[in-house]
Amino acid sequence: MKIDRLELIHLKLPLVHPFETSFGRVFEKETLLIRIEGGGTPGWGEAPVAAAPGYSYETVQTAWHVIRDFLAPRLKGVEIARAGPIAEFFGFVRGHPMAKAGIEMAVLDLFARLEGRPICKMLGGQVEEIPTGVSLGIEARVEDLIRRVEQAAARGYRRIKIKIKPRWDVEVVAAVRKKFPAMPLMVDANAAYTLADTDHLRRLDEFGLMMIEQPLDPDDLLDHAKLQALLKTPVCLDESIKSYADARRAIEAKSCRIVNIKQARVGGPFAAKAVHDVCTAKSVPVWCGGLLETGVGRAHNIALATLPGFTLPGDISASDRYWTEDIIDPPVSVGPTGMIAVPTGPGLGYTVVESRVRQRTLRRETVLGSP
Ligand code: OSB
Ligand code: MG
Repeated sequence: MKIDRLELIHLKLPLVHPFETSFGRVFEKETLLIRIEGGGTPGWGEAPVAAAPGYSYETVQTAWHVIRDFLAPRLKGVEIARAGPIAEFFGFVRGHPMAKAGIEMAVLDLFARLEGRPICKMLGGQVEEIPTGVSLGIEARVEDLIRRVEQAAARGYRRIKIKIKPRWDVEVVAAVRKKFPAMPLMVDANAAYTLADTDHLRRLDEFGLMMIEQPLDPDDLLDHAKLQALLKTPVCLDESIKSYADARRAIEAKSCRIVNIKQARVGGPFAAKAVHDVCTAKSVPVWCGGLLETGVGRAHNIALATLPGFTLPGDISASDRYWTEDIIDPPVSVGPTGMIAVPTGPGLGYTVVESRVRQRTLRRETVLGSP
């Protein structure tokens, strides 16, 4: 199969509620959709970059540049035999995993549609439904967060993740824990602390948290190992794990006890599967993280989370957690017990509603094939 066409679509969608992390607050999500065509069949992927390089160095503009000027030209006339790690063609570009991931997702969707199978089956997933949780941002007041925890609990989410940063941590968690003594709770610091904060972070141990996600600098596996040795709470790594090799090193160095897998962060669904495999082999539980994806990236995340090592609820919330109207039909929904039913139709298993895509498009360009 040759890819006849590759289109880049820069989208901007308003969020139903602002989302704040230790690196900033956003009111809308900018992202990059990748639409390919092979033999007249489409395939959709998403590089869930952002407008600003906060979570990662990639932005809409860098992904656009890297795909248009390097990755898409590399695919010209190339025969792709099967859905698999497209990264093997892209070894000449260092980094830029989200740009690569968006293409790998689109190729996976295309092959799945051609074979009439759902993308989860192409990856080796088994289950019909997946457990899920929700990620709640930093709020102006603790009472506002508690109200949002209440709403999330009522919706059935299986665990609640609270974003923390210095001066929005121990007291906030204490207040939430007091109100919800039995709720599976975790926190995510997005690298806002250093090893000098160890004594402060140890105060979180008394709240029975499932884990603390990415407390320290992404590049510092050594300090994470030092911190983990002093914490009862399991450390989970997100930003630190950019590849299979990172996962192997982090596990061997005892830098964490849990891994958050984001296919966009590691370079695609098959790279994510490799991270999953090494974690599973070492008995390290994993869960599927998110990057405020539209329905396209969300559908790919659901498929990934059907792999057997994804034993913990992930950050794959319902479409209406972020969007008034998702770009897929039906929207992703979460049942009263916090489960998402895995779609069984070919490819993504959801319909991409092109009219809604057009409504939200800032810029669209065919970078491979004829416009
Ligand atoms: O660190 O997991 C993170 C959102 C944007 C950037 C980084 C992160 C997040 C989330 C929300 O926590 C994930 C989601 O619900 O899509
Ligand atoms: Mg995180």
